Amino acid sequence: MIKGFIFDLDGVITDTAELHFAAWKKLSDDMDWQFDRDLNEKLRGISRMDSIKVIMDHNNVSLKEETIVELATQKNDIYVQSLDHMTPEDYLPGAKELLTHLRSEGFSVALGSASKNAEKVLKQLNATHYFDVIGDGNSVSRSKPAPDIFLYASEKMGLSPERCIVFEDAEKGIDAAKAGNFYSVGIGPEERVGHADVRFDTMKEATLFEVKSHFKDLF
Ligand code: G16
Ligand code: MG
Repeated sequence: MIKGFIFDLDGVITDTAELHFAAWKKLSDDMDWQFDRDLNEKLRGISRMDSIKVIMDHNNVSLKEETIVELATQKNDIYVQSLDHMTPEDYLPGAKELLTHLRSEGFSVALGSASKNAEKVLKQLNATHYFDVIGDGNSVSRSKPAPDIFLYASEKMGLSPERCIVFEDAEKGIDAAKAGNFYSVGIGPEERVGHADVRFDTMKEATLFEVKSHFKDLF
């Protein structure tokens, strides 16, 4: 029986991808690195340090670890500043409704995000109260596609992975859910999250009614 839900943050609860894009773009322009939306797409759901390495590889750049950390920190400062403008209006359509419904039906709810800024994002959205457990980029060291963040979240909820559904918008996020033996819901196009157990184009379609009807035997 399903007792718990684990949500990714960016691309599921809210769209921080646009703010990440603007911050990476600013850093890349300053560094004279090529960076565009196609490359940004490759950063979906992966950690900050993995992201800067993808951008550097793309530009055939190699730097000392210390310098890489410094540049990633610069990008983060730009990103964190931009979060100040985020408000409780900035949920992806359908996300708030689903969270409210899950709470009213008594399910356990956790966050499973790669972001080290997840708490700030939840605060800006006024969403912290929806979550029993917050798993973020500070909770575990191995990032997605390793299942660690979801295992952390389920363990803290006191549930085994077979009793939880993970919501993810990233290819590597679905890989992580599968590696941990979780049921998965993919949010986005077939070519990105078609390997999830169930897929919806957007969170708007992902109502509790729809989720229950797709995983009939598990409720
Ligand atoms: C999010 C974004 C990623 C970002 C990561 C780390 O992951 O999708 O693009 O690189 O967080 O963010 P930060 O630099 O704030 O630690 P998720 O797991 O919430 O989709
Ligand atoms: Mg995501």
